[in-house]
Amino acid sequence: MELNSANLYAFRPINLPAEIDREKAAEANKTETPFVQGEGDANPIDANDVNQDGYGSCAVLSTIKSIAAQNPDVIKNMIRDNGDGTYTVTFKEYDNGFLGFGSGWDKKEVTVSGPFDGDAADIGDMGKDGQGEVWPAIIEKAYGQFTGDGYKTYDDGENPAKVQEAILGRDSSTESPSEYSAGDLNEKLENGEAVVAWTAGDWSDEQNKLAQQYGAVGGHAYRVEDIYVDGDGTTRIKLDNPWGHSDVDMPYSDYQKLYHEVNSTPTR
Ligand SMILES: [Ca+2]
Ligand SMILES: [Ca+2]
Ligand SMILES: [Ca+2]
Repeated sequence: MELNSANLYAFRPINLPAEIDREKAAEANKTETPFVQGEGDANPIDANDVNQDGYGSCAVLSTIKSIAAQNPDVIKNMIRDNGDGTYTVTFKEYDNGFLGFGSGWDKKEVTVSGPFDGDAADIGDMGKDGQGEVWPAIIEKAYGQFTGDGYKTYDDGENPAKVQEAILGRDSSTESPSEYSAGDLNEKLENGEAVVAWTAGDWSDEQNKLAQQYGAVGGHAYRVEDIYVDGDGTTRIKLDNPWGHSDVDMPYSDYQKLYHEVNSTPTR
């Protein structure tokens, strides 16, 4: 299967969050701040801060959700608040060098400014003074700028493997879920890797049935949150939806039939 056929992934979310989120976001965007320690946050940068809105940015948002869960310092260190409403975000780009000399991951900085309203990722938490937390929206906008296409980057989606490399500055791994065991995938999670699995846009009848049964969406990227064994001894997988709702929890064997690709990269 062709890895980079853009039409396979990252549809726009079809279940937009409730209207109240938009109002809250518009209000909060008047005074924004990158990070807020919200209720239930293990760290000011928590996977639960990510709420995708109208852009087809699921590849970016699932990736940063996963990094937030595994090593939030990566996110903290990549965003510099310039104090004037602008933020400088550092990505990594591979430089092939010349005849093998000088090759490696170079830093590439981009600067963005708010307000991050409209289709941008919604705010995470609200600060004490009503400041809206915007780190997901900052990275979403900055990644678009990094690719050179701005928010248009998200019209056809992105490959999570590419996003992981641009943020983490390391080679990502790509596996086919049907051929990759729960044990191996679990080991990646336990080793602190960012792990994102995504569905293709076109499904067989069997896949359509599975998707309906578990509430999974086509052309969408999810953070792999957990692999566990339930009370009946069934190995299951939890897939965290970047929409901020509609997560998926299914037997690993059904995930292997439904998901198209899984991308992972060490975060430390
Ligand atoms: Ca937070
Ligand atoms: Ca939060
Ligand atoms: Ca929004």
